[in-house]
Amino acid sequence: MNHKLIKDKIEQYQTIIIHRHLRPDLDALGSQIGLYEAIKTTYPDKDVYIVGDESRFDVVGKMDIIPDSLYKDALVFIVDVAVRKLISDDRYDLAKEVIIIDHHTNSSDIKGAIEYIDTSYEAAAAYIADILFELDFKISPLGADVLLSGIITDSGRFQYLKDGARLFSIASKLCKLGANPLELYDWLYLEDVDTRLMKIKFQSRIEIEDGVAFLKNPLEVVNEYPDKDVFTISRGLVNLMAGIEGVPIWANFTYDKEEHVILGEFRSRGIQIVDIAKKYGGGGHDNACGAALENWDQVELVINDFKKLIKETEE
Ligand SMILES: [Mn+2]
Repeated sequence: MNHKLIKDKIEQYQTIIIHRHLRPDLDALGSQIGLYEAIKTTYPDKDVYIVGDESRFDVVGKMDIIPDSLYKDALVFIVDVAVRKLISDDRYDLAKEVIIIDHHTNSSDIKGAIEYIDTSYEAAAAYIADILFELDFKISPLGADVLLSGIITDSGRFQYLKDGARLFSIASKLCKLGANPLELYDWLYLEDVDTRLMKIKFQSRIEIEDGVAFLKNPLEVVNEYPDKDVFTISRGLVNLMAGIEGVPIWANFTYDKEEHVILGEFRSRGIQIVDIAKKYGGGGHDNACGAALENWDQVELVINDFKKLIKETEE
């Protein structure tokens, strides 16, 4: 893909606004803030903004509050996401031009956008870092640090490698630029006593049927943990079921009080499951994906699809 156009466009615009997905993880924020840092460090006179919903990671960088009028002559980047319903702040439609940089398998539904979607990258932050190196951008130590955070978290701390040689090489370059993952690792591996006790409780409720491990967390269960958000319970606990012999697929189903849906988080080892997530309106990666389900009957359908898939794979 011709990445040079990205630099040409950046040079062409005075105002640049960077969007990412709703309820951001560290890859979304690392991609967004990393790109911001690179543009600002390379072109200090440009007006660059980051926008989106607040998150529990806001220590990394505060989002900018900007008026609609700024979009009129602006170039917008959308990172770590390509589909409308998942993008935080829908004002990208007001921009003069939109460039998408993503690594998810969903193709974009934004008409007229310039798309850079490369699913061979483990993290959007890795793709962006690679582009920035290729185009000789300067990257600040903070920029390098947040990009590496995105890489570490989206790759499952360097577990889910698609091109290990490339990913470690990108990480090496970011470390040379001042990224220091020690602080991130200390934080990632730290949890409070309540969380540890909660995990023990959930672990004792794991069900296993025909090679599929699952947890069902209805409203009653969620209400037992008023200070934990739905993602701490769903995405945060799905891998309690990882690493069980004879269980290649595991799923965590959690009632979301705000959206009135059941959040399904799906993971697998050696079997591609993203097509099942897509079948139920979700998406993500081959072995780590999810979908918002309407009711508990749908949850049973998903579990049955997983069982069927395991059976078919064995045949
Ligand atoms: Mn990502």
